[in-house]
Amino acid sequence: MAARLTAGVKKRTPRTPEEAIEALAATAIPMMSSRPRDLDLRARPACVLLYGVNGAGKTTTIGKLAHRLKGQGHKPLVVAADTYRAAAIEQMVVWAERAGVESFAGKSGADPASVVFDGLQAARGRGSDVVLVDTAGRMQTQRNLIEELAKVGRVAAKALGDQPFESLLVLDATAGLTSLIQARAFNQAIPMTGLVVAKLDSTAKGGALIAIEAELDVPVKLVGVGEGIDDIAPFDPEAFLRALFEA
Ligand SMILES: Nc1nc2c(ncn2[C@@H]2O[C@H](COP(=O)(O)OP(=O)(O)O)[C@@H](O)[C@H]2O)c(=O)[nH]1
Ligand SMILES: [Mg+2]
Repeated sequence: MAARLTAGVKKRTPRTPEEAIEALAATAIPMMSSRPRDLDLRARPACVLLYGVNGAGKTTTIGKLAHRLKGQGHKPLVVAADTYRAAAIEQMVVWAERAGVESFAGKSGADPASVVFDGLQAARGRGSDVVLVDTAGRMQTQRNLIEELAKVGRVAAKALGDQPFESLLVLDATAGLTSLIQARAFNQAIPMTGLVVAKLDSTAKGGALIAIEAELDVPVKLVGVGEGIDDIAPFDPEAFLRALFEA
């Protein structure tokens, strides 16, 4: 995909920065628009696992997503597997209450993979059709924590009988190209099915997303556009690119 992007720009032989931007827009819009971006929620229960660095917007995104899915007729169960801090579990449970959905809280200090396993079992017992898993923030450089996340992914896959599930890296739109470095590292640790970009309501335009999608071939599926419960939307590549190139 990166090669196609480069080739598309070169073919238009831009001579000025303005022409280069135009060429990039003309190449990127059809490329990004044709990509499937819906969450795959066909499994029962379906599962959406969110991870990323601290403060990226994971817990908030899960709260909003739970609310959105409930509005679409789903019966979500939120699993609070950020077991490092009791306050993090509490924050996720409060969001679930706000969203009007059930939650399953791991014990503080528990192994997150076992919490996910138990949460998926609980979903079956409670008749929940989609499980949203919140995890502790981790940097791509923290080997133990990255390995722990990989284990969460393996356990989830096994508990789901190897049905596909959503494995989403949450990026902070204000992080710039650091996001590319994060995405590369997380993508090596865990099979990634998509990206969530939070804080797209900030002044940041998230230009790094083009590079990340192109290089890793992983689609942005959702965006966060504020701190409120309704401030989540499917990613609209055309609107995103137009806003980016209009600057
Ligand atoms: N403006 C804005 N703020 C957000 C968005 N998503 C999350 N936040 C804020 O970012 C901060 C960290 O969010 P949180 O969900 O706790 O991050 P986590 O550590 O990844 O779970 C909180 O103050 C959120 O209100 C968003 O889409 N827009
Ligand atoms: Mg959190």
